[in-house]
Amino acid sequence: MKKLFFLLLGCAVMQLQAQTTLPVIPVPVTLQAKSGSFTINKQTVIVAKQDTEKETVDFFNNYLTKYFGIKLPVVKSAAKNFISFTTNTFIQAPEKPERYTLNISPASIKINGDSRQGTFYGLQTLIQLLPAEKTAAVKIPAVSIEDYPRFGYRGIMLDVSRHFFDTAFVKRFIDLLALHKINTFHWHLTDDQGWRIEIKKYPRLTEVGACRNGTITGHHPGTGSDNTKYCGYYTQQEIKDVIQYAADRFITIIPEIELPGHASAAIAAYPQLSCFPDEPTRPAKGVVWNGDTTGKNVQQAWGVYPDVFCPSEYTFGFLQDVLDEVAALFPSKYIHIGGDECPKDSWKRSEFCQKLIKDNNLKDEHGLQSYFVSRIEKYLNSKGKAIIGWDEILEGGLAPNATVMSWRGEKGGIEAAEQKHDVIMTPTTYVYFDYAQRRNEDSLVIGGYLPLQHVYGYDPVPAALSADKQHYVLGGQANLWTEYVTNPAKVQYMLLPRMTALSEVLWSPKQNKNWDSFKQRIATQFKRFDLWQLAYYPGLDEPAK
Ligand code: TNX
Repeated sequence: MKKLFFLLLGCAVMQLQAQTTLPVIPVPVTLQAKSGSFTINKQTVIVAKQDTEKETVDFFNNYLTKYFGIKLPVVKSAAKNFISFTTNTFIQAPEKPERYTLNISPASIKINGDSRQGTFYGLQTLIQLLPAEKTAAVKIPAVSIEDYPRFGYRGIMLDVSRHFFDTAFVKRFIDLLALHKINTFHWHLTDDQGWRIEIKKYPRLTEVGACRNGTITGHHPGTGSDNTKYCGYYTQQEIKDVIQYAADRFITIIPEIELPGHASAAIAAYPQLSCFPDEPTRPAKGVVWNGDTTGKNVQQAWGVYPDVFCPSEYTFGFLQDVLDEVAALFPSKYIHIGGDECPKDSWKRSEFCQKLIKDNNLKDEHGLQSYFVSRIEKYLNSKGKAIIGWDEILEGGLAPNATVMSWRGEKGGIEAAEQKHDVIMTPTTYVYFDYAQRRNEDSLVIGGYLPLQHVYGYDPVPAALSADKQHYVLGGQANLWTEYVTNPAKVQYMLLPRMTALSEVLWSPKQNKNWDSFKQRIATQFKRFDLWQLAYYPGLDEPAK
């Protein structure tokens, strides 16, 4: 018995040592270091079927070319000195579709996935075993890995409304997600400060809604206005191109069209969407406004605004048309409909809304929000799509098939899972990447403190959730709101290395996580961030919280 104990202990120590010496993040399910190494030289070839492994082979060759000046030929078979990519085929879907094995010996590198996506993740692990610096000799340590993710949903949200990021940058951002085995990009496309997606039937959404006449300077409500017009949107063609780019990296894009709140940009374009179309837009208190103050306007400061979508037939017609175009563009099963932070002021003072509440036997304005979201859900379900909403959609009753994104802590997520609804965990306390990651942050951030170690310690399955409901937690996501994130370098800086910690939270088995090991492994990752020419925060010793 004693012998067995020490044997097991020995194995665990060796596993931890291998994890630490081989700096793979997220740490794989099993990893066994072997002796020797594989060197890429002039004779090395890639063995792959061009038709099924194309995305992975292209990603690999692009990476090798970009960082090592190498492009490997692709052949159908080879006896030695090869890197092979193969994918298993199944009659029935495999149990762990993202699973892969990676075997590196001095003679060959073999990556085998249970799906093309699994094979792609095998490549992402291989990339982490490549040198982290530019070098002539690309030497890769021998190893044997079996790996698959803990959660099927591994997401990052980027807000492009408060500040806009062009498609060239969005693609770089998607590459970063792929390198972290993140499989979902939640694209926050509409909000009070800008509508960012072309809708053919409603051209004013981008003619009017994609521009604001100024932006506050400093923390809300600001010390003034920059007095500069700020515009930006994606054409449908650009969006298609980005969707394909993401699909080639096995990333699903979930678009978010905010309703019924955070609707100022849409209302500026089509005032009839408001219950009070003739009332001018009111800036938040203390905000210095630039330009026109009459009529409806796109907001120039952050926050939550009372002028929201009116639950009228005009609005439902509009939203259905918008969602028709969105659903046709995005292949994702899910469309995110927002649902957060919808003040009820205008519904309370609208005669139309009060009558609607009465006629439909609704309890109050929360009931009206539930009616609103449920109608949209029914419409989207009829088109084969499912909705995700922020946890406020619990208030007044959940729409029957909705997935809940729990952001105000984990409470909403627990409640939804107990009601047998799927849940994605995104609590502010652990995964709000707009919060500062250091005590003495010297750039402008929204407030809040979320250092790396705190993200690392997150477990998306709350201890308070009953065991039989835990499977409703599909996974987790970090959110990057961009009120104070004005440029691409700042996006990278806010994401890195916290997204690296998150990748281990969402991918690795709980028992393989170890902060000391992670701290050692991330040192190599920092060198790689330098190689990739990224901005990041290199501090590891910020107090946990
Ligand atoms: C709350 S999280 C919001 C966003 C803000 C964010 C700032 C959520 C669903 N809504 O509109 O940008 O706080 O952290």
